[in-house]
Amino acid sequence: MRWAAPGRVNLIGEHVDYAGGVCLPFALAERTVVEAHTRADGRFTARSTAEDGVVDVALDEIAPGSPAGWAGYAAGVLWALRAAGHAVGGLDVAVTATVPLGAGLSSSAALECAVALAVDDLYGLGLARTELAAACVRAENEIVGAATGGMDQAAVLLATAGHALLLDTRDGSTRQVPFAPADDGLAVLVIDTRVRHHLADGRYGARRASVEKAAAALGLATLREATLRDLEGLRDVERLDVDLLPRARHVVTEIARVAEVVALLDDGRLREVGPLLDASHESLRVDYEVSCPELDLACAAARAAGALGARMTGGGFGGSAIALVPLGRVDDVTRAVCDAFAAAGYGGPTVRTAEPSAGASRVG
Ligand code: GAF
Repeated sequence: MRWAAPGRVNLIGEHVDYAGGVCLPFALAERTVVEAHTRADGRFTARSTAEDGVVDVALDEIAPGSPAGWAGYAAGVLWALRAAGHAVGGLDVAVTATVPLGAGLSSSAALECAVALAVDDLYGLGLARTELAAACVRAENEIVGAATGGMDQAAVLLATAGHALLLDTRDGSTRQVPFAPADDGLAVLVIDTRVRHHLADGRYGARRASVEKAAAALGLATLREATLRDLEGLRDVERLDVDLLPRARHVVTEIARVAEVVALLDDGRLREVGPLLDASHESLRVDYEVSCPELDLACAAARAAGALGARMTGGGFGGSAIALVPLGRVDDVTRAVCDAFAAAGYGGPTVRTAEPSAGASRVG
C-alpha cells in the first residue's frame, strides 16, 4: 500500500511557530510517496529514490542520531509512536521523493507524515491527524535533533485544496482560509534558490533559543503574549545579548502581519497582501537574519519584474522564496529572476507555480 504527503510553502508567519504564534502555510502538489509493509522481525528498513543504499535498524536501536541522515525522519516517527505507548512493530518503506530536498519546502515533514499515516493504517492505531503530527514533531526534535516547531507537519496533514491553513500554535487550533490565487488572476511562484540548508545545523536552533530567552526575560510563557512596547523591557538584557531585541521584534511584528493577511484574504483582497509579504521578508532579513543573498535577490528581482510581493519561505539560510504575481507577468518574473541569478554568477534557480493542494492521504 502507498501513502503520499505534500511539501508546503508558508504564505506568511515565519519563525513564529515555536513562539506560540500564528502561521498560514498551504500544501503543494508535489508529494513524497511511501510504499510500506509491516515486518514481523521488529526492524525498520528503508530505501529512497533520492538516496543511495538501504537503511536497516532494529526498532529498539532507534535513538537520537540513529539512524543518521534522511532515514531518521522516518524511523523517528516509529520511535515517537512507540514512546507514546502505541503498539507499533517493524516496517519496510520505499520512498519516492518528488518534494525537492533542502529547498525549504518541507521534504522532511512530507516523509514523516507519509510514514505516520502508513503506520497508523497498517497497525490500526486510529489516531487523529493532530496526534500523528505531534509524533512527527517529536521525531524531528528528538531523533533528528532539529528544534523545529509544528507548522510543517500541521500543514502536511491538515491542509485542504484551495485553502491556506491558519494554525494557531498557542492552542493548536486551525482554520481553513480560502486561498485560490488563480481566481484573482494571480499565481504564487516558488523560487528555489538551490542553496541547500539543514535545520539541524545549529543556526535554526540558535534563533529558537533567542526567542525563548527573550520571552523568559520578559516573564512571559511565549512571545505571543508580547507587544512591541513590552520589548522595551529587553533593552537591559540586550546589553548582554545584542540580538535579542531584533529577534523578538521579528516575532511580534510577524504575528501581527499574519492577522493582517488573514483579514485581507477573508475580505477577498488577496491582491493587497503584497506589501505584507515584502515587510515579512525585510524583517526576516534584517531582524531575524535568516535570509541569504540568493533569497534577497530572488525577491528583489521578482518585485522589479512585477510581483506584487515576495518573501523567503520556510526556515531560511537558503531554500525557497515565494512571489505573488499577476498571471500575465509569470513569464516576465520567471525570466527576470533567472537573468538576475545568471548576472550575479549564481547557479540557476528552479521556478514553479504553487497550487494550494490537499494534505497527505493514502493513495493505493
Ligand atoms: C522550518 C521549521 F520546520 C518550522 O517549524 C518553522 O519554524 C519554519 O522553519 C519557519 O517558519 O520549516
